[in-house]
Amino acid sequence: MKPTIITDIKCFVTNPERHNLVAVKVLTDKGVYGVGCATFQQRPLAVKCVVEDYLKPILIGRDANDIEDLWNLMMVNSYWRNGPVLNNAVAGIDMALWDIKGKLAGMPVYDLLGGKCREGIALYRHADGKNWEEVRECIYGYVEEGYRYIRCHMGLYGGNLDSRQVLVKPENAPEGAYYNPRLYMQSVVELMDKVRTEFGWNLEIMHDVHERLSLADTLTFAREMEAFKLFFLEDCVRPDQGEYLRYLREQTSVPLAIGELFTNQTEWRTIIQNQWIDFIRVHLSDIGGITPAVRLAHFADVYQVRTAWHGPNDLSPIGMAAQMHLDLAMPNFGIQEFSGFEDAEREVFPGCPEVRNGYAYLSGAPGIGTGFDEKLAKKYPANENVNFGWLSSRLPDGTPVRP
Ligand code: GCO
Ligand code: MG
Repeated sequence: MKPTIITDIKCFVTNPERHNLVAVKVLTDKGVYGVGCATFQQRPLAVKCVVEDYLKPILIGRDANDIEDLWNLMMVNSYWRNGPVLNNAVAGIDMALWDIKGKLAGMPVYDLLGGKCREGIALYRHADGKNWEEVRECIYGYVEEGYRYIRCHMGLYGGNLDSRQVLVKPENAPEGAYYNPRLYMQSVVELMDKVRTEFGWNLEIMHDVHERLSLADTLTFAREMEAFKLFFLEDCVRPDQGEYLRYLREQTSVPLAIGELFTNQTEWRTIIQNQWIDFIRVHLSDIGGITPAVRLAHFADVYQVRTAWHGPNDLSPIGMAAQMHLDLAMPNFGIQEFSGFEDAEREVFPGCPEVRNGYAYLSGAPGIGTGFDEKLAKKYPANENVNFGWLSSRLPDGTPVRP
């Protein structure tokens, strides 16, 4: 193909309803432009700075067709590589380049990747509530909408229910999201029992430990979950404790999923090669975009590990659509986490994937198929005062732990 010269790159932070979302736009001399998701909601301005001050100058004048070459250039041009800020910045541009390629070819990204091997993308939703009645109502709501996979929680991560938990803090204990790991474990065992009793076995259920347990407790907990035949148990260990997955694998049959905090291939290579996990669920923009995700998905397929890309609500609809192209094209797709789209998000990101009866569908439009409206985004400026108090997790005695 004749060169498609990159003429400009812009990065936007917008907050249409839920979170600060970061979108990247790459413009070319052919009049075709692409969009990508670079959302790191906790550090959006750092990502914007890397895109506009560091990556844009090395990309202007280059050929947008050469995605692989440009990805490698972006990753090593700072010598020090990886990390969520750089990876998100690279991912925003990488997705935009795939969007451009698809638009020029007149093909959706899933066709560029080899074509689809399923028509719809099975989704799971999060059910949560302050008590069992609220969780039950939430699950019923999703079941009525047609969802068949539900992640079940009570009191968010760590089962943070002050009324139920005995939290005797020391004097002068600092602020924080306190929780009692033992009570959290027990409350989930009771919750899952209620879910199976109420909804039977026709529902696939999962749970996210969110790194909240000690290694010994996480093993006990995983074994307790066996009785409920989970679709998967997520983030039983911290990302830096990947070796411990081996002991979980040897001592429990619960399907294991991990990956949303991974930013480096050394974090996933060994656990996949040893088949210590069943689902790899990296956050596409946190590993650098579509280009590395394709490599990862094919690598995982060799070991019969399935994908469950991270789909929280702090992800833009462009990022959600990008991973859905992989979901359609990769043989080892497992499930897609989905957090819905709010009206304002649909407005700013026209062409969001459609959802019916628990499945997502892509329109087949060329490229990623979900756009970004720069002008409308201005209606929803970034929120500069987000309170990240929930990330200050503490044990009852005040010890800081991973959120
Ligand atoms: C998930 C995640 C998210 C993260 C969030 C952090 O499984 O969806 O754990 O809810 O906590 O993306 O910003
Ligand atoms: Mg998670």
